[in-house]
Amino acid sequence: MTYTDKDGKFKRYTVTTALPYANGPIHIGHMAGVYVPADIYCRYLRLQGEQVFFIGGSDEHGVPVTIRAKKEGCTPQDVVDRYHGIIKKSFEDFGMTYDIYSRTTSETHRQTASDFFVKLFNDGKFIEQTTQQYYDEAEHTFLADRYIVGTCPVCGNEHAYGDQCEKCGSSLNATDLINPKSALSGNAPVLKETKHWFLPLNEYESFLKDWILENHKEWKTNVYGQCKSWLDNGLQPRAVTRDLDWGIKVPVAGAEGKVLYVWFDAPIGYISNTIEKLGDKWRQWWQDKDTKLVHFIGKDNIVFHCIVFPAMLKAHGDFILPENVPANEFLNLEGNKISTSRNWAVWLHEYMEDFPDKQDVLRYVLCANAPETKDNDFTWKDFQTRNNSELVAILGNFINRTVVLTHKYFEGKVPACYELNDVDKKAIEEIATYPEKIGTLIETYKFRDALFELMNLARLGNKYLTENEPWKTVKTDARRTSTVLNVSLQICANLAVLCEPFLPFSAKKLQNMLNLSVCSWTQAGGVNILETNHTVNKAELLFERIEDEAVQKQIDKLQDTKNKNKAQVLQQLSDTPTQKPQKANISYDLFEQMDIRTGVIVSAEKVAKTKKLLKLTVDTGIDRRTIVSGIAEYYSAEEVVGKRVAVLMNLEPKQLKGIESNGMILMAENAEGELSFVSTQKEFGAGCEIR
Ligand code: B3M
Ligand code: ZN
Repeated sequence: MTYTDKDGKFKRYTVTTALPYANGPIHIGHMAGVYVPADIYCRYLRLQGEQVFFIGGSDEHGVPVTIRAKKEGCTPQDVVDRYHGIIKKSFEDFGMTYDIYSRTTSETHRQTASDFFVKLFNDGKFIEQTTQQYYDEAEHTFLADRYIVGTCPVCGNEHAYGDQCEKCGSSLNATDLINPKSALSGNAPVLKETKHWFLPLNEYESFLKDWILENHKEWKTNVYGQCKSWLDNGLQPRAVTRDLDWGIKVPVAGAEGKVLYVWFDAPIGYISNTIEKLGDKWRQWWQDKDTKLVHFIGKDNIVFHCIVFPAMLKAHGDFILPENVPANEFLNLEGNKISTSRNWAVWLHEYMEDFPDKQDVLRYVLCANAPETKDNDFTWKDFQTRNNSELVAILGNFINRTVVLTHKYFEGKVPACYELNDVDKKAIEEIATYPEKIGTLIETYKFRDALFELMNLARLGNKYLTENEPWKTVKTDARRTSTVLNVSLQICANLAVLCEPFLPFSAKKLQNMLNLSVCSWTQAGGVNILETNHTVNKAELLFERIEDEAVQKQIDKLQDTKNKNKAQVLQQLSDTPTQKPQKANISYDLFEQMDIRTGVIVSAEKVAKTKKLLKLTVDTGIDRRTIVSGIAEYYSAEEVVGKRVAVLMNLEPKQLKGIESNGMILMAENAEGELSFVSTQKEFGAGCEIR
């Protein structure tokens, strides 16, 4: 019996995982979001006897790598060599069963990606466009979006990047930034013309709409929803080349100084890695429609895997498209967003040092807490609890009790199964349902639920053993003890098979303990996996308790990181250049005369024919008044609506461009002359007095 693709549609599976940027090591967020679920999926399919090709690799191009190199004062190649090694090792340590883990700086990849580009180029699939891009005159170079920082027009974050604001998550164009600065020289960049090749995504819109919105309604709601919103908003041509010197050179004439955009070459990496491993045989994994292609990714990669890459494949022709893209949301750490730059993460290579041989515990906790439908939180306390009260107390305990009793009463030989009573029959009936139950959940990418069901089988075992008390019947009814232990051992054997996708290291130990050699999903479900008289080895602990000290050490380490980050912020503060000298003293009376209150901006519009002025309507708690404010260079009209501000109420009214302004919005100004609203640290509403 096979549970995969019940309609028997697919002969084989090509499974990919997002290629991590080789600019840093791997952390638990990556694992929970992408790698653990993908490995569970592949291990399961193989146990089902399916043909699987499981692809991983490092994404070694792109600006994040060059930024890292610049920071560390080495070459991009040095950076990717180092991190590719670290990442690859982490994946091996955690039992990832890749058929290949390669890298996008490989020669095979360069060739494959170049050929892909040339084919689209020759087939006239690109459009050429000359656009204005930011250019750093001091450094004589065009600036990648990541190299431009400025104020986010949406939330006012002053450290937004040219492609994205990490504070509010908005995706941006570099030209949207207010006060853009080059991250290389610190100078304001200038706009300069440059030619690039674009994939006209708009031309693929109706194909994508039909393929995803009509024919893949079964995709996860977070994935389907994101695709729908992109498609509803209309697609624009996307540049597939960049002015950069790190990457794959654009392989056509007239493209000096240009490379393929990293998001053009990286997904082709899945194909090149297949070619690297299989040579000519790669085609059946990418071009045969009997192959099911599945991409495991995080939510920030959805558009590239569901829209851009499929459009590329379609433009090229000959390729199959993904059947599913089960993207996950994000994992937080102790209530805060995981951040590489702030070192707020649990790094796999460090975990291995602190918890050697406990890879399965982390795999278990990350799967049990996987951010499948919403962002989720990892805490060390939860890690400890799940280990101690689930892995140790439920799974480990059941197996240990069963194997110990088998040695105690039957010298380690599987005892015979005699008459079955109703309790046994009911248990056996239930056991039979688990392979399909767990399998179906895995096939529909519900890994948390699948793991929960696996643990339910262990719970069933514990309950069965406890209720039937074989240690009591041993004196009065040895046949009963024998039957109960036989059934219990069969449950252990079922667990040994069914836990393999989730807990591969423990599965191996358990299989050794039970002397179980062949191992396939179809074996499970029955109660004759272990023959009578088959010898099982001595009990060996599968999981051990994790004590408070070990967990406290991790919590302290994070606290340490927090303190260091705080110290850094304070340091930056004292590094800020001194501002204007203090003004002459005033009397308290004079201060008292100022009426300053909190206000909320309820509407805003740009004052025509001015560069700096916004006309604001401000709720002050006692009225709604018009205030004209000179902030338009720093804030757009749309973004200020809803902002909580401080208002000097009793400043005498003033006519500005024919508008009467009643009062003043108080602003802070930094050394660069940039303005920022001043607001209360707690979210107070309008009308509170400031004094
Ligand atoms: N390297 C982005 C990321 O690591 C990117 C994925 C590429 S998958 C082809 O999130
Ligand atoms: Zn923002």
